[in-house]
Amino acid sequence: MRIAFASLAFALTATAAVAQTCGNTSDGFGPFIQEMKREAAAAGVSKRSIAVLDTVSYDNAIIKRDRGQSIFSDSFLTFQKKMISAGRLNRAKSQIEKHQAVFDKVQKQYGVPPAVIAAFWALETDFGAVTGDFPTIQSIATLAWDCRRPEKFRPQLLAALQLLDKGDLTLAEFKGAWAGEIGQTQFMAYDYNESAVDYDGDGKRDLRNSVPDVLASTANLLRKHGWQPNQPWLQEVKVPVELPWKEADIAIKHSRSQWAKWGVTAVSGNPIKADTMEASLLLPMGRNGPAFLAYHNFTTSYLKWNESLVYSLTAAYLATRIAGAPPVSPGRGTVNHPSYEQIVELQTKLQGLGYDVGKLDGKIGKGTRMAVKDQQLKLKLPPDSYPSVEVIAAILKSKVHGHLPPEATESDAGVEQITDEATGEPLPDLPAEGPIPKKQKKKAVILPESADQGDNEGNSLY
Ligand SMILES: [Ca+2]
Repeated sequence: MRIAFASLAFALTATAAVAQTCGNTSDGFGPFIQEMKREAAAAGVSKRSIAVLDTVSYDNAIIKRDRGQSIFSDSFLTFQKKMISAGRLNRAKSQIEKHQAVFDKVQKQYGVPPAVIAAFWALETDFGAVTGDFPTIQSIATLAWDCRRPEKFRPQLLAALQLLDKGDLTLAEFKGAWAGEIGQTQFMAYDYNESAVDYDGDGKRDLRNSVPDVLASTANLLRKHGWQPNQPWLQEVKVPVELPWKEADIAIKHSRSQWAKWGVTAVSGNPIKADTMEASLLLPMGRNGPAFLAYHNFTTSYLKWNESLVYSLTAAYLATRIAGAPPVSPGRGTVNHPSYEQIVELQTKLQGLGYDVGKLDGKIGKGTRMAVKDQQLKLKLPPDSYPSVEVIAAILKSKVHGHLPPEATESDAGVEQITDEATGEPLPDLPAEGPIPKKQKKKAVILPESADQGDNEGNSLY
């Protein structure tokens, strides 16, 4: 499912005026719809499209799905196994053959290889076989009212009405996945509006039925997300037993020559190209599990498509498989991946230690990984950011409170913010001498608020 919302940053500013009310039941949904109608009118949406809002109702089934336990709690090895079968891999190859001329034209124009597009097409809808039958506007309206992440769905509601105005789809065709995604590669309304392409020249951008439109639109969106032609996206590698593990972080990049110096090799054991090209070392299951170099095209385009690292890694890995890479190596040893309940227990503990891990959602998101890395550093464990069952056991016993995220400690080393306990406001510099006034007290600086935000289906990064 296409459930990334990263591209909404611009749309959000347009709807800043929306009141921040929301509800966890249908109470208040009616007035909310009236408010959305006023907003749509102010944005220039036609009366005909606005009238569609009168036909939608609060949909409990959508909320129930949204609250459901996600497969994004799975480990990468489990998730990719569920998503990538031999049959699917073969279908991807035969779809590329079948539509070779379009794929070639798209690659020439947008620089995105067929394997990359085919992998998304496979994972999102099995090449158009399962695009979903949920009424899109009702789904989006329900999630826009729900308190879980209204800021992400409200702009989508307006975008959906604007899309309806454009006439690419009729109202009857406004159907898709439960969280509002439409078409064979599951575009949200905002991306459909902004990035869909009419590639077969029939005058309509038809992401439900036209394969040329689907392939070109997918490439166009990836290009807008920063895709660079003729560049790799992901490469499986082998890591040595010892490595400065804190460098293995999706937020940290080094040249391939640096990774080679640290003993990273191709999965075959042969040397990797030791040049200046930058990559992050991605260890989705920690230092004993599978290992990848993730290049610019991964850290930009893929993660903007879907912020869930386990999803994006699977899509990128599937693309390498379609392009001819061998099956992933499980790594050096058995990795004990935590259960959903264990991850929630970890997140609860981390929150108690003062970290912002976002929602206690049982998914190892960005905030959870950053907090785990900080705890690993403090507990003198290899800081690979991955909460194996053993690491969780150690953190559950930890009494060391949260501090600056690892990235920030380098530049702000030694600087502790002194704040007024009552207001949380920074206090002026202390006098050089003399006792610290009782009112002033050092406070732990917790991880940034945004750490685990930005998820959409609740599939936070990783
Ligand atoms: Ca078309």
